[in-house]
Amino acid sequence: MMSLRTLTVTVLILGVTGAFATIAFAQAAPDAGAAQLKLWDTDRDGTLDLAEARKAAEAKFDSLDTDHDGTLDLKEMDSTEIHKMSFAKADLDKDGTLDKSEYLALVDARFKAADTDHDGTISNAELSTKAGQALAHLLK
Ligand SMILES: [Ca+2]
Ligand SMILES: [Ca+2]
Ligand SMILES: [Ca+2]
Repeated sequence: MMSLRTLTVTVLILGVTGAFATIAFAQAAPDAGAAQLKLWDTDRDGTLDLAEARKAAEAKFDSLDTDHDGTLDLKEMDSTEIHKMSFAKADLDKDGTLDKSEYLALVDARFKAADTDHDGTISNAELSTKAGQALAHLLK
């Protein structure tokens, strides 16, 4: 059993860690969107269009495809935030892997979901939303 002292120290550490995490999150969120946008905004117009998103996604796909067979299996997707559920949904031909066209279809869907003002591009603010970050996960 934990002594009261250990417990107090543990709670204290958890509290401090939590506070730091909150501060880091609050500060990181808008800047993270801006930094990501800069990375992928190849025509430097300050927004991310679908062609730019697809280009970044293709590079990401290639880096994930570690056995270079042109498809991503669940093991290769292990390091990503793409969960089994989204994987199964994105795997349109149900062969247990994602090929590039299936991966890009997922990018298209998430791009549409993130483009809340429907202007065909993802702004800084749109990229910082939950839907925007879901898209970002496919690109970075
Ligand atoms: Ca752009
Ligand atoms: Ca593969
Ligand atoms: Ca938009």
